[in-house]
Amino acid sequence: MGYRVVVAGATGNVGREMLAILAEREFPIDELAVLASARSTGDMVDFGETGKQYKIQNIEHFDPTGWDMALFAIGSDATKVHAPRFAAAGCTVIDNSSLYRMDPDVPLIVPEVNPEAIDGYKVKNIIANPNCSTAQMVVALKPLHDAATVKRVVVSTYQSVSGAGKAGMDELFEQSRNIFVGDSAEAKKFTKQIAFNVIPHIDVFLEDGSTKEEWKMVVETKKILDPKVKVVATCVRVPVFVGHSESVNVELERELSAEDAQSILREAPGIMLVDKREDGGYVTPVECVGDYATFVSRVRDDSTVENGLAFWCVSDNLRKGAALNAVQIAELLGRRHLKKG
Ligand code: 11C
Repeated sequence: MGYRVVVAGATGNVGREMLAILAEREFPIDELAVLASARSTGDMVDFGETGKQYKIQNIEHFDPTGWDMALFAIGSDATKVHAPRFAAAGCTVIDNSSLYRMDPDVPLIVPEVNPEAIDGYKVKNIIANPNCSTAQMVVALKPLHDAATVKRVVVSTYQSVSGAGKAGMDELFEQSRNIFVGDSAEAKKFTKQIAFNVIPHIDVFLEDGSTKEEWKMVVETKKILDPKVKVVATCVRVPVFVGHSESVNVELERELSAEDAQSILREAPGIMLVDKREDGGYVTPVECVGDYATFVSRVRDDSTVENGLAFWCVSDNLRKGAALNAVQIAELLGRRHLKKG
């Protein structure tokens, strides 16, 4: 016996990955509804590589009564309208937008890091999925935190254009082609040319000079991992289609050698350590696409602080950073609260 599952936002980058991952992981589904806005109603979407297709229904007219869970990838504005409606009807919402992440009555979950926090979901019947750049970082930090307590993190990100949706991917493709043929590289989605360039700006600016993407990394890490951890982030958009990379420097409470950190990371859930200290002995974003893991490479001592470590981590931002984490939350919800059969 399985679940009655809704995927909302099924036409977007993340919604499509949610469908693919539900199929790949053989999530127990008795009935599946795929929803989107009126614009896409009636279109067909693939259920991963199963060969099955589903007709998109208009979320505005969908009655969630009797459905077990809904995976939302519809952005904050639509989530504000529909998440309370679904939750009140008894359909647990697993939301990929930023709307509820910092709500104290909504658990923000990365299953490898804080699975027990899901038990608080009943207050609003909503569970939040973190920002992609936070998710992969906390997966890598968790085993180090358990071993030697992370005090402070300095992270610089190298974020792919798929984080900005299909429009971001189209802009990188168009600009790259236009530059090759000598046409103008007009910026529309991004604030500056992204092809053959990097942009130190993701999401809106805040009063203190940081950006909202950087702020999310700070506050979400505290909520998921430990409120005592200090984080400073610089988030940068790079001309990569899929896969976010991060350069992370960590200051620990207790000494942990790079070799011990490697051993711990090698065994940790959700992590694939690829760290050969030779040409090509590390992972780059093009190699992580379609994978579930958070790849960690370049683990080394940072001798500029006491008990310092530095590492590189890479993950598919549409998977661990979004759709995979949402499906893992659905699996966790099933195991802990909505047992079937
Ligand atoms: C990006 N991290 O790469 C963003 C996308 O809060 O869920 C996801 C934004 C979010 O642009």
